[in-house]
Amino acid sequence: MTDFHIRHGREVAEALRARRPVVALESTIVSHGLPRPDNLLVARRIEQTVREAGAVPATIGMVGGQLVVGLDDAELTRLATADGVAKLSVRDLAVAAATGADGATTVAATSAVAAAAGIGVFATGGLGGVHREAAQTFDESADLVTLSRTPIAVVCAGVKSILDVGATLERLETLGVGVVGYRTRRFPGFFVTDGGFDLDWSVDSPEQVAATMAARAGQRAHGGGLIVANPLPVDEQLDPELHDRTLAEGLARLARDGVTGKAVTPYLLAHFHSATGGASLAVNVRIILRNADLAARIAVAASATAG
Ligand code: PSU
Ligand code: MN
Repeated sequence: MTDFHIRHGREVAEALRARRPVVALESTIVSHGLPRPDNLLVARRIEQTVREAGAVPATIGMVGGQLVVGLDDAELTRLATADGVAKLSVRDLAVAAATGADGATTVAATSAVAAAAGIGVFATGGLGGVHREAAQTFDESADLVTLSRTPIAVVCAGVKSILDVGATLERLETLGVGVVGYRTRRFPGFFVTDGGFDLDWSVDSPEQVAATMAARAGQRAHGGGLIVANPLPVDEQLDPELHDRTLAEGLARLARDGVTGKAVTPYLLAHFHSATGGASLAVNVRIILRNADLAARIAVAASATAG
């Protein structure tokens, strides 16, 4: 009954059958967003965090052309360490399946597959969005349009300032994607607590997010995704001065090296991790673990209401 040929991990299949809380997790942050060898360790810690908060983790990815919802540790290791793991957005899923590829799913692809599998909550680090220069390049992540038609709550720390944050928020409005701040009315900027823009809505508890998701399901013809923007506490953010300097340098290198398209996001993330001497990695890990914890608590609240 799904749109995709999915293989479920055993634990995820059992949890979905029993209507226990499940949290979807993406694999692009593991394969392309975090440096090795930390990426595999972080991927395992994300899953552990979801478990500790009472939900079952379902990391999604493609192994040998098979879409898996709930990668086991060997599969996770393969996507974290193998060379040539493709970065898969929604449009790539069919050809990757047909050619037997290994691939990591982006926010767009993970959302689409998770929703098809009946999972309502997804935790990630940062969302893709409208790139700077998009007026010339048309480079806007498929994350945005996919969320306009995919019923799932995505817990993230906003978008990185490598993007045009204001334009991203405008596009989310146009596309009808819900955006709520978690205990904030400011849209977070991933590494930094405040991304520089106001939000119309703030929610205060996992139960309020679960209630919003339920209300959105009742407005189905108009209900796509819901972004739950969860900022880092100010004292845990990346030093804003270091952040601004690193960003300016990264953007200059991007232009110098002529990097475009789907390579832009991984290139800038790698630049941050090396140029800050690991400081941005530590912040990145904190962000993901906090989002995994909140997503799990939302999934627990949602399954309590549904039950
Ligand atoms: N933003 C981050 N870290 C990431 C990504 C985005 O802070 O790892 C990944 C996500 O998987 C997201 C993808 O879906 O990059 C967006 O890529 P693109 O801009 O090519 O659509
Ligand atoms: Mn792009």
